[in-house]
Amino acid sequence: MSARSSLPELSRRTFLTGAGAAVGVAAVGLPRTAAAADIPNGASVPVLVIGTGYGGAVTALRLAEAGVDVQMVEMGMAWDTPGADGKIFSTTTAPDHRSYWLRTRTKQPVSNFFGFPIDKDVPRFTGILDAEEFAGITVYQGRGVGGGSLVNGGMAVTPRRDLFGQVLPTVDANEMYGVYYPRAEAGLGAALVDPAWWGSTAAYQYSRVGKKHAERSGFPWRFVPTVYDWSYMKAEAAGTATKSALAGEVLYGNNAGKLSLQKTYLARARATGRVTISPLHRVTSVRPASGGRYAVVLEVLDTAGTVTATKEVTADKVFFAAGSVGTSKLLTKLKATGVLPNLNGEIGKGWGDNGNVMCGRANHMWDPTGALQSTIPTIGIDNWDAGGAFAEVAPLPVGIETYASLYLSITKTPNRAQFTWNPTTGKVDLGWQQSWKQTSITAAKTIFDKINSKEGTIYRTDLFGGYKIWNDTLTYHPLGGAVLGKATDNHGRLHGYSGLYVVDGSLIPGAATVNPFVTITALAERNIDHVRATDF
Ligand code: FAE
Repeated sequence: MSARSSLPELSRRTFLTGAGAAVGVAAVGLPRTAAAADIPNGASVPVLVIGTGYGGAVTALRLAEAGVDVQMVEMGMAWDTPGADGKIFSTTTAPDHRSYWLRTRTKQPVSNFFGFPIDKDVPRFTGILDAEEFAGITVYQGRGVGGGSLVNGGMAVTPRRDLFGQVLPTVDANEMYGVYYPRAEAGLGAALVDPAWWGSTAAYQYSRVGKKHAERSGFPWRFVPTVYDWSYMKAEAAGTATKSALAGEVLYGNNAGKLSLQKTYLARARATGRVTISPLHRVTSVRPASGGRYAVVLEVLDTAGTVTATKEVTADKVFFAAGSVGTSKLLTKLKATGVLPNLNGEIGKGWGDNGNVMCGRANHMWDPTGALQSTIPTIGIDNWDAGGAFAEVAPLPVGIETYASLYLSITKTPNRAQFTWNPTTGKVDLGWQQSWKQTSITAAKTIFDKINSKEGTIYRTDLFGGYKIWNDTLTYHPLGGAVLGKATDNHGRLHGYSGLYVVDGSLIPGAATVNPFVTITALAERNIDHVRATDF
């Protein structure tokens, strides 16, 4: 029997509040998401996946291919409906209500320009980028169907094989590099830029300057694959396609060109006819129910972030794919409040920032980085062996010549934080200390002090406010909190509960040596291969 045939009728309360919310949203001219895929209150499903990022998308596709019906729930919006300007997403230079998750002011990673603050007020809305603040660190995450793939830079980097043991020590590297990394790259549509085009297009002058400076200081650099459609970007440059990467779009979504999960794994998952996605549904609890099943509590949100209804559904199996922070927060709360008391003591531990630190360098007037900058980075500088840093040459796509080179460094750092339940606030805290970023700054300096010395240049102090050289208060790459082989077995099954799994970045113990989404995807491919064969 299909799981959907056992769905009870939509409750009257859910229907009324949902309809009212939709009318309210339409009245102020903001986009609304289709309610067609809403999961009814009281539904009973074989598999429920919490979150629609990389781990969730892989899991849903592979289970659906095996004939399993999958219900996905996502706290963010569907991002499938254009706003009043005809576009689904806003640009990086003109953020609006669509840009931030329930904030009334933007929190831009590069917060200043020539010393002037550039953050601005925006209407509170269930926007695409969450700048979630914990003590000492802001964790940026994507919100919506597609998770981080909606907002990220699309760099699809596989860790160096000799470093894999530092990333996932309990996983067979031969299997990962022989089977699962290639499978992940294929599933994501990762591809290298055409080096000849890269070498001549104005849009990558900033990258070529970054490469030249790395080479002149003796640092190895490499092209990295990305998940942008390169033929589309060439058409953008030629003026024959609507510009996206060449129009500053990335941080708040790309209206074209980017192969987000909506176009890859999730499109294939939907095409099976077995995967249903309910946006604006936030999971708040998962508890054991009769017959070895799980009861899952969902809050239905409107686009102002107000809870308009609460639903309870049951599932045979639940996959936590809410991202490192989302999954860790849920599991930490559920263990501490006695809802899932048998989870082990590793829950919430082993969280890291992938050693992220950002800086800019001021180039000479004869070394411009270009007014036109593609938002999709293409190269990384590798000083891991000598200095513990891998630096992505990042764009600063503001539309004018800035003479700045911007870098996001991924560094080797021993610091790991723990999520804990705070009964006073009823929230989950993260025990991070901002001073821990000093290790990352020291590692990044092994690259940029040398380049500055060689080029006779200096660091920019006008990008992050307060004359700061380093943006040491953020991460784009949260990892850990339910570490593989510790909180779970070696394939993501949570200890203490049969039928509960973790499938996202929380499995990776705090660092990936490079940008993480290919590793998250490949690990999810590996784990679901095993789980599908043994648990279904
Ligand atoms: P993720 O993609 O975050 O998906 C989790 C999903 O779960 C989200 O859609 C959430 O809204 C949803 N969710 C959370 N809590 C709940 C709940 N309670 N109920 C329902 N839904 C929930 O997780 N990585 C790279 O490899 N290359 C890059 O170039 C790159 N650039 C980045 C740039 C930016 C600005 C940012 C923010 C990240 C970047 N990343 C990059 C990181 C990458 O996007 C991230 O590691 C992955 O998205 C994490 O994948 P997960 O599947 O763990």
